[in-house]
Amino acid sequence: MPFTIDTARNIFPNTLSADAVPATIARFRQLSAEDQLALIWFAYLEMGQSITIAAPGAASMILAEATLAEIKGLSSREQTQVMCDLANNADTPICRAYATWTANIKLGFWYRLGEWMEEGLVAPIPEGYQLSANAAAVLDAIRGLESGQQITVLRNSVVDMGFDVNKLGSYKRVSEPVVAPTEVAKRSNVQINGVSNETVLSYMNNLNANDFDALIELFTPDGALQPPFQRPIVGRDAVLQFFREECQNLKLMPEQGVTEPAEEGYTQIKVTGKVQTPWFGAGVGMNMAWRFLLNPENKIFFVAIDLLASPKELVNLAARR
Ligand code: 45D
Repeated sequence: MPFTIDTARNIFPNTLSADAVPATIARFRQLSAEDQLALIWFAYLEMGQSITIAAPGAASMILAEATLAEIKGLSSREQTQVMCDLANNADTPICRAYATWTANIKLGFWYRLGEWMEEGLVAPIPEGYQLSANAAAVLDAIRGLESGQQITVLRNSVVDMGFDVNKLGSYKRVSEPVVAPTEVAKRSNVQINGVSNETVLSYMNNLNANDFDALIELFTPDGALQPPFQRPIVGRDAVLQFFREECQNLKLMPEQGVTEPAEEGYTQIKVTGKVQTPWFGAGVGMNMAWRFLLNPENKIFFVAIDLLASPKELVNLAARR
């Protein structure tokens, strides 16, 4: 086999991803819990002026409902403590429950808490709260990002909260029910300038149709998918679980790409374009790249999905440094 997952990660090495996102998150994680909560609150309010967030689906709310009800019943001081515990990754029953939720449930939970904070049902960020100098600098850094990077910072900060899943031992993951795939007659077909490879086109079309069973068939048994800023997810079972838990109702809008032969009959294909999340719909188009490595049977051995550093990267289709 000419490629390993590790060597595959280096295809199209001059792809510039949005390093500002992990850099900003790392600075954010250094702040006190109070500063973290206030900073997200301010960032969220500011972003809300230009982009609208969709209300979460009923399912994700139901799954967080018991915890939300518990928090609503606490005193204001206890509510603040719960939120600080989440930011501090503390070991509490609520932080343990939170750790078992998929990203969308965590986001739905905070969406509701934010509403309740606004309505005065949950302890708000104190009037006139002064961010530390470091926190103010991080908020400024977030202001300077493009909207796709801003929502990624926000999402990642929420995903990182709660007790560390790796310390949970055995647990049952709480995820939303899987939606039915779009009827075949109602599916859209993408067109990609410079790419006619059937596997790549089917990847986009199946993901857009929430047809995860057809989608996973495109991968080799040991195939891998690397989401933005994450390690590769390896093997069909793990990738399928990821699709079901994290990838419903995405809208992939690939625009252009390049197809290149690689070693021993493999093919490497880079595609760039926009992706929309159901949370923000057409309000936020993220600049993305997909870097595919296909085996000689035209199955996906590896695909990396990158959030790009800037719109300029959409036209960077060079295969080599
Ligand atoms: O702490 O091809 C308060 C893959 C203050 C799959 C708050 C993909 C206190 C394969 C405001 C209340 C998935 C990889 C908090 C493609 C406080 C594939 C609340 C890519 C926390 C293309 C904050 C998909 C709130 C991508 C409510 C790139 C924040 C998807 C809410 C990207 C933030 C999706 C939300 C993104 C952020 C979604 C809802 C970045 C959502 C972001």
